[in-house]
Amino acid sequence: MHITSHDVLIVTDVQNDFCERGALAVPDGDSVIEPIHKIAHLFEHVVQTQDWHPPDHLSFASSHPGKKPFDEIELSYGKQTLWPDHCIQGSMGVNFHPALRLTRTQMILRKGFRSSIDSYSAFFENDHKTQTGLASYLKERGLTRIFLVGLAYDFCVGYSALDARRLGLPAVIIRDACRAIDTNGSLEWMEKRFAEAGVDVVNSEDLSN
Ligand code: VGL
Ligand code: ZN
Repeated sequence: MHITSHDVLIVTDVQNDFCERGALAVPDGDSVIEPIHKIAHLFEHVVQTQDWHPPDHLSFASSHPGKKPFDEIELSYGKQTLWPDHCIQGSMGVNFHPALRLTRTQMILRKGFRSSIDSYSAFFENDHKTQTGLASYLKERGLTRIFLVGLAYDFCVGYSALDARRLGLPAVIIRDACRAIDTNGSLEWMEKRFAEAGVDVVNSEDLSN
């Protein structure tokens, strides 16, 4: 697969809280850093996303007395998995992993900053209506195909890919540069949606200039 100047690499949520010893550590999460470094140089354009929650965020189990992390509840906009407190604005956990070295990042997109709505996707919040601004940004910049890496494969990476398809953009996930949370059947569910939506899943060795 040839990477061109109309492609963009979206490096999703490679933050301390999703890595080893983090508040919502994704199994083997740190391992995405090495493959990301290997492929980043193929891309002229890189965007990073950053999960960025206020301390009273509705996605935290701590905001729902009697509930525990990884429980699922029904909210006004649909099903919501509850998480341990993570990626709190101004904390250490919200920062990008210190080993991540990306010189080509052109924009950092923060998401999940409204207390009452979660935002997995880089394009839409979890009501699937509220836009983050990324779609317009990519359009203005002439970036027409997205490649996704990072954390977590079955949440933020996955929903971003599905939303890209909904917007008519080709979406390619680089599987070996992602790790999954895999809770309540999330991994299997997401891979079914990828097949339906036409999300491409490749490995980093399939890419070149
Ligand atoms: C994520 C759960 C909660 C992710 C973010 O980055 O995949 N997952 N917040
Ligand atoms: Zn989050």
